[in-house]
Amino acid sequence: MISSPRLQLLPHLSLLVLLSCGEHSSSLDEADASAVDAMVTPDADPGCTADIAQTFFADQDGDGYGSPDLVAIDCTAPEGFVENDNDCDDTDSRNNPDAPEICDGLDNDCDAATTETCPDNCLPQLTMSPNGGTKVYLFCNQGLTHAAAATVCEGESMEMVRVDDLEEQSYLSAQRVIAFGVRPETWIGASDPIENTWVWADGTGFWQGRANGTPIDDLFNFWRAGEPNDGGNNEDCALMLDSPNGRWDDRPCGLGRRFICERSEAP
Ligand SMILES: [Ca+2]
Ligand SMILES: [Ca+2]
Ligand SMILES: [Ca+2]
Ligand SMILES: [Ca+2]
Repeated sequence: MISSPRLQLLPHLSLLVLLSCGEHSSSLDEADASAVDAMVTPDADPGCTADIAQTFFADQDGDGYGSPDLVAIDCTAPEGFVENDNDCDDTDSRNNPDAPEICDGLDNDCDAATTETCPDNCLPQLTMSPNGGTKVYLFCNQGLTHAAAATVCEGESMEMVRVDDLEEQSYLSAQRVIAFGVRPETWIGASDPIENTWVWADGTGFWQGRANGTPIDDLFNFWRAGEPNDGGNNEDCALMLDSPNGRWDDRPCGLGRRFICERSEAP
């Protein structure tokens, strides 16, 4: 029943109890709060007794706020545990009681009563990411230059969207119809501030050259045939075309286009 001398799982309480200063009770089937307390026995470690042991809460995202879902009973906080259980999202350090409420459809400040305000005509869309976390996109239904669009994203602690694979590309292209009502040309976070070296908003290079260029580090690209071509020698920003698959084209950065922001995934 006890798989480790330090870790015990109480399924019916959904608690992971970490013990460091006592012998363990042999039966956990009937465990309740008093039984948990009784597991800290005074005989093994005279320095830590049930009288003085207290409950600590796991802080798995390291933001200083703990989750009531995972507790430890000890006399000092074990590594990764804190005294409070005030974190409403212990998978993401950007959501905690000190965090500002931002436009993402999530409760960032752990106060359900706070309403979030979004930039004009911007709609947050939440998706589940493969690692089990959440991913937030902001579909902004207003035509801005690439630079102005980036500023809107950064104002929401986001970046202009980085497209990492065909699945994400397909989702974003299709979601435009739902968010915008139409499928317009849509800025993404790709640009070549140094001609012919295409980078995402986070600085990651993904494409070298023009239409006959090559991917950098095997990263995903979705250029339309013949693109990028730096047409007119001034096409330094990329957008999804208004076609169903949303292939990419480089265009002058000063055009006003709708755009998508992204909040990177929680680790
Ligand atoms: Ca936390
Ligand atoms: Ca958190
Ligand atoms: Ca929010
Ligand atoms: Ca072009």
